Amino acid sequence: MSLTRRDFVKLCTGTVAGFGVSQMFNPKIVHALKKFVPHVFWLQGQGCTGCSVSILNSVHPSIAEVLLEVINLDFHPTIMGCEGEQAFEFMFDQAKEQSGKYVLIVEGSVPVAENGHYCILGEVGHKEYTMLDTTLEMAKNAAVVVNVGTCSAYGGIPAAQGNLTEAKSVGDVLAENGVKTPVVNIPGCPPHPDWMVGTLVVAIDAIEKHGLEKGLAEVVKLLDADGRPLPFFGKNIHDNCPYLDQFDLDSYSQVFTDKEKCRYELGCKGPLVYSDCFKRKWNGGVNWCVENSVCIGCVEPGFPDGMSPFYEPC
Ligand code: FSX
Ligand code: SF4
Ligand code: SF4
Repeated sequence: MSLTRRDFVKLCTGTVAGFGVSQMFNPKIVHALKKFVPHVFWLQGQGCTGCSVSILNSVHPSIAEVLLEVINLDFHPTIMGCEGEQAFEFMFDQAKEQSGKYVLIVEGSVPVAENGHYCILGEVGHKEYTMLDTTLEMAKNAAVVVNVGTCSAYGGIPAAQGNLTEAKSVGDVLAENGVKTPVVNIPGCPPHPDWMVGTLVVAIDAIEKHGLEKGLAEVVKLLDADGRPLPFFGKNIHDNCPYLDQFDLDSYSQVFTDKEKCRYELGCKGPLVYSDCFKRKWNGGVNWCVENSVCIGCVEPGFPDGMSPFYEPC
C-alpha cells in the first residue's frame, strides 16, 4: 500500500477509507516509513510528565513500534535506561554528530527567573545544565523543535497566574535568544498520542519525499498561527460537537450525570477550542471530555487562565 502526503493529511483527519477514526495510525504506514529514522532527543522541564505518559499510550502504532521503527530516541529522562552525567554527555555527543538533522522534543515550560535555576536537568563535569541552557543548546542545532504539551507550546499551567519561576513557552525562549529553528506546537494537557505520533509520521514522510529542508517547509505549511498542525487542530469543537443540536435548542445539562444535553452551562469551553477530540476521542476511542464532563480548552494558548473558571459558562 502506498500513501501520498495528501493521504497522510487525510489520515490525520480520519478520512481515509479503511482506517478507523481514532487511534488510527495503521502499522502498515509505519512499515512504509523506512528510509529516514530521525534521532530524537526529548527534554522535560516544568510539566507533570503527562505528555510522556500519553505518548506511551499510543495504540496504533504501539509505542514499541514508534520507538523501534519510526524514531531513534536517544534521550528521554523518564524512560531511558541510562541516567546522570553519562546520559547527558551521550545526548550532547549524539547531537553534535547529528547536527542539523535531529528532532528536539520538549515537554514542559522553561523557567527563566534566577537564571533558569528553578529547573536543573543535569550536570556534566560539575557544570549544571538548567532547562533554559539545555533547551537553547539543543534547539540551536536541531532540524526542528517539537513542543509537546501546552506547557512547552504556550507556557501552560506553570505560566499561569502567580508564575514565580517566570515560566515561558519554548517558542518565546528561543525567539528571545535568537534561535531560529522551526518550531511545531502540539498542545494539549496532555496532547493526544495520535497528535504527537501523527505529526512525527507526517514530518518523516514529508522529509523522505522532499528532503530535510523542503520536507520541513511542507510541515510548516500545515501549521496554524499558533504553530499547531491544522489536520489535528483545524476544527472547532463546538461546531462539530454531537451536542450541538441540544445547544441550538437551549437544552443544557445541569448535572454531569445528565449526558443527554449540551454541557455549556456546566462550563464547556468547546466554542473557544480548536481540536479534533470530538471525533478522535481518547483512550483508544472510548470517550472524551465532553461526554463525561466539559472541555476545559487544554489545547489553547490561553490555558489555563483564559479558560478559567473551568466550571462556569464562557
Ligand atoms: Fe504540561 Fe507535560 Fe499538562 Fe502535564 O509534562 S501539558 S502539565 S498534562 O504533561 O507538560
Ligand atoms: Fe458541545 Fe460544549 Fe458546544 Fe455544548 S457547548 S455543543 S457540549 S462543545
Ligand atoms: Fe482538551 Fe477539550 Fe480536547 Fe478535552 S476535549 S482534551 S479539554 S481540547
